[in-house]
Amino acid sequence: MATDQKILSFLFLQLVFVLLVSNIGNAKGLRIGYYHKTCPSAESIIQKATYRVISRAPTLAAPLLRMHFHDCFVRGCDGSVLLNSTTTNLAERDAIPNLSLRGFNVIDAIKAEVEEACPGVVSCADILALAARDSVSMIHGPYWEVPLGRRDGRVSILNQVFAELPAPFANITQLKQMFAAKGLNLKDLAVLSGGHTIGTSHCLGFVNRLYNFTGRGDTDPSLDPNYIVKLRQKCKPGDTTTLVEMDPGSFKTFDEAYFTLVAKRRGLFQSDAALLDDPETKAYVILQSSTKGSTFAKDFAESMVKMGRIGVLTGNQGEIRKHCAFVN
Ligand code: HEM
Ligand SMILES: *[C@@H]1O[C@H](CO)[C@@H](O)[C@H](O)[C@H]1NC(C)=O
Ligand SMILES: *[C@@H]1O[C@H](CO)[C@@H](O)[C@H](O)[C@H]1NC(C)=O
Ligand SMILES: *[C@@H]1O[C@H](CO)[C@@H](O)[C@H](O)[C@H]1NC(C)=O
Ligand SMILES: CC(=O)N[C@H]1CO[C@H](CO)[C@@H](O)[C@@H]1O
Repeated sequence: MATDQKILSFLFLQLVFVLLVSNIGNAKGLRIGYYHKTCPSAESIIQKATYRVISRAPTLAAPLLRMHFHDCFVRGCDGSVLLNSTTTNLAERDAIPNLSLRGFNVIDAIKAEVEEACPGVVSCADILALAARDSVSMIHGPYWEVPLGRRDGRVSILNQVFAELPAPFANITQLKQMFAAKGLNLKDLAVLSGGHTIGTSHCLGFVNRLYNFTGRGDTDPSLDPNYIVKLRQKCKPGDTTTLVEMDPGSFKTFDEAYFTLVAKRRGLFQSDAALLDDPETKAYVILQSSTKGSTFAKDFAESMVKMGRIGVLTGNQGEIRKHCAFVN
């Protein structure tokens, strides 16, 4: 009797162990090297194509990284951000925050090259995840292996963007909640916000901090007053078109300067400044700014892999789109 129980509990433990291991090795069904058999050249085609684009236009790295983030936060990393609106549906990419989304044609062109080599095998969601990685690594950022096997969604809804994607006006409580809703913690929030070390923003995202912050002709007290003077020269009230470098001086290079800016109260958005309002995110900002980004590259790679797993479709869910802008 006692032996039976031992055997039973041993078997049970083994089962738990097997479940745990298969879950870690195969979380959400994504895995490194997913296309090795079905399309061996996929990753190198995507890398070469991305390098070709970025070497000609380094500023395109930022929108490709941002597009992967937008894809993952709205309905999971399922390529839904790439779908065009139709006569009966307004898609994610036509929402206000798309104002600056760029690079759709880059992804469409890479997809066309991949389709030529292996028709109907490689998803648009995976292409976007790889192009984001390749873009970052090409401008002095980290390189990481991307677990693959995402399938493409068939749905893209404009209004969902506002509910899922944090606004630049978000405070720390809202950011924490919106990241937690995607399985991302405070460290991920601080790390991934470091994506703002590259790229540009329209004045619209922060001009409220410069002129009439609370409706009393005031400015945002969490923004360095000297920086406000500089930003006012670039952005007049109501300016919706001017672009401002988010990390002035090195907006084309993936470095740790973002954290130095935030520590000096020069983060562009309220959401950047908000990282100083929580002890954990603040400690991360201070650590990276005072150690020349000692762990940022490694941390960014880790959090990107985590972000890349949000709500993915796998197995026979969704489809492999033929063209990234349209469902099959
Ligand atoms: C924490 C919440 C976040 C908020 C509120 C936010 C908000 C914004 C806003 C408002 C812009 C400027 C868009 C424009 O006006 O052109 C922007 C740009 C950008 N964001 Fe974020 N973002 C967040 C997180 C992230 C994450 C997680 C990444 C990637 C890991 C990222 C990468 C970028 C990049 C690369 C740009 C520059 C795009 C370009 O140059 O076209 N952001 N973000
Ligand atoms: C998707 O829509 C945009 C404008 O809304 C258009 O410029 C683009 O050509 C469309 N993409 C394709 C592949 O038709
Ligand atoms: C954050 O914003 C929400 C919504 O505007 C508000 O209810 C909340 O009080 C704010 N939290 C903090 C800490 O400012
Ligand atoms: C600031 O905002 C308040 C409230 O919205 C408005 O009444 C006032 O006219 C604004 N002041 C300026 C200088 O725009
Ligand atoms: C690039 C892109 O798709 N821009 C669209 C953003 O959304 C507005 C409507 O909100 C469209 O007019 C733009 O074409």
